[in-house]
Amino acid sequence: MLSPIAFYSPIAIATEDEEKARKAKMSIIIERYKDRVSVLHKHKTWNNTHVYKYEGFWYHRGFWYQSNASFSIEAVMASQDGFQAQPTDVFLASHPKSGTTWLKALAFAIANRTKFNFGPNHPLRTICPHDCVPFIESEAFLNNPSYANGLMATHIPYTSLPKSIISCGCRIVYICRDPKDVLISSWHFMNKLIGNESTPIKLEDAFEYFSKGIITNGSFWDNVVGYRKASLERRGRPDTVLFLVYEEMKKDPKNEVKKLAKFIGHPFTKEEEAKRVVEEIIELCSFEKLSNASTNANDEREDTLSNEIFFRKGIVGDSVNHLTPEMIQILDRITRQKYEGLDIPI
Ligand code: PAP
Repeated sequence: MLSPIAFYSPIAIATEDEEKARKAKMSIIIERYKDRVSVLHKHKTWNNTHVYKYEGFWYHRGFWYQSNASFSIEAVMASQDGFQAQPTDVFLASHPKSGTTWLKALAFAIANRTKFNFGPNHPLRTICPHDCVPFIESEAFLNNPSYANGLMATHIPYTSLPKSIISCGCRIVYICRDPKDVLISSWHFMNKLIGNESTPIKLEDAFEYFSKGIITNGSFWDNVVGYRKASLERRGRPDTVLFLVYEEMKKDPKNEVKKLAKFIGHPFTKEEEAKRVVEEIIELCSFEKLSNASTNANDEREDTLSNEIFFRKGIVGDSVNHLTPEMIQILDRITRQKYEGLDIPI
């Protein structure tokens, strides 16, 4: 039998030849979409890089950072052209830095709770959640679509999703978070990503591009609004979008985890509740447990992101320690305007 690592993390076991094949495949994808990308509107963003506007959202081009979690405009196009969803699939959708890693871990632990007990051999004790639930627009997935197991994730906005996800009525879980905390989390993430040798991105620049929506996968608010509208339009249908909120998950994890389990087709039985299985899953997926496990699971390839980059503080409201009152006022005003009439509890 394959070990959980071999099964869930093809990246970690890639040989040198597989690595070469992977890079060659990515180059082919970039080449395939070169002409389509070259006519798109381009704009500078934080870190002095450029993003391109595609279907109303901004993306970097080329697989600009590697690994299991790399994205690009070409990857979005390749997913749109090639991805075939099955009606039983479940998609975890989000704007980056909204709680994706946590949601992936919870959904994975819930869906696989009869396969793995919560002891030391549970995959989440040794593997980063990003290796357990692939992004459909990531390199790992584009290279190896059989890596999915029916549970997948995406940062692609609702209106740009591959058509089959919408037409075959899959279930979608969306997680959103206070934009101020998303900005601060993204800013720290970007600075870690560019490393100590580059000039750090100034908060003022991060704020400017974030509030204008000119960041990769941005605008943040438009991403949220697309999924929120879909959740309202599809309300009452089995294929509706379950709309989760990071802050509510922090406040009442038990209730939110039960909601998630029911929605993805794995509700907890009375017996499981009595045995405190919900609490065990919450503990397994806690910030502390996941960040320790993921850090230990780092893989040595130099173009792979270090897992600890996905874990920083994992708290609500850290943005007040960074943003000025004026910045907070502006971000709150944009949020009120964008979310008007959509009943988004943030
Ligand atoms: P991604 O888009 O790169 O996958 P994502 O997981 O959506 O990132 O967001 C990362 C944030 O979730 C980080 O927030 P912070 O910078 O404000 O700390 C990260 O710490 C937080 N996070 C990761 N795992 C958990 C967890 N188990 N519980 C709560 N927050 C978490």
